Amino acid sequence: MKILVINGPNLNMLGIREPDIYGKSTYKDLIEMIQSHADSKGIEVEFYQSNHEGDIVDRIQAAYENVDGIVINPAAYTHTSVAILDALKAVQLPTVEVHISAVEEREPFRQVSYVSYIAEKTITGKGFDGYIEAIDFLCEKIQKK
Ligand code: CA2
Repeated sequence: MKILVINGPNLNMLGIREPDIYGKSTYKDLIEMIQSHADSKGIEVEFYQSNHEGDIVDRIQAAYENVDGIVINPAAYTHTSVAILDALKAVQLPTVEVHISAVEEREPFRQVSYVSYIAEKTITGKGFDGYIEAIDFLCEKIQKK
């Protein structure tokens, strides 16, 4: 089983600013945490981070028939990107949307998510643990297929 973990714009800056919202751990810490969880479950994970909407669309398209599921934190594109939503619809892979912060408790513009129209589950406000929950959810779902 292979799961693709996509992180959107500015998430490569984790741990550098806004620790009160996103915590003190870095993007590298996040990848290591997910990798070690995936190893313990015997599943393969691929990581992709980009600050560019079209590149994220390209990566989602490249996942078609190559991965079993997608975990995505589209970051700011969550609230604006019909293109990312359409790419996820096109590839028809089980998808979980993750947000480190509790977006529903923040500014009104963060309470709109285009990706949630396609996501089978949306996890918010659990910090990095949200990604682990997303992997576990996808694993269970894919194994039941
Ligand atoms: O809570 C989340 O995971 C978000 O997807 C993070 C996005 C934000 O635009 C969404 O509304 C919610 C922002 C990620 C930016 O991360 C930073 C990291 C360090 C310093 C500044 C921003």
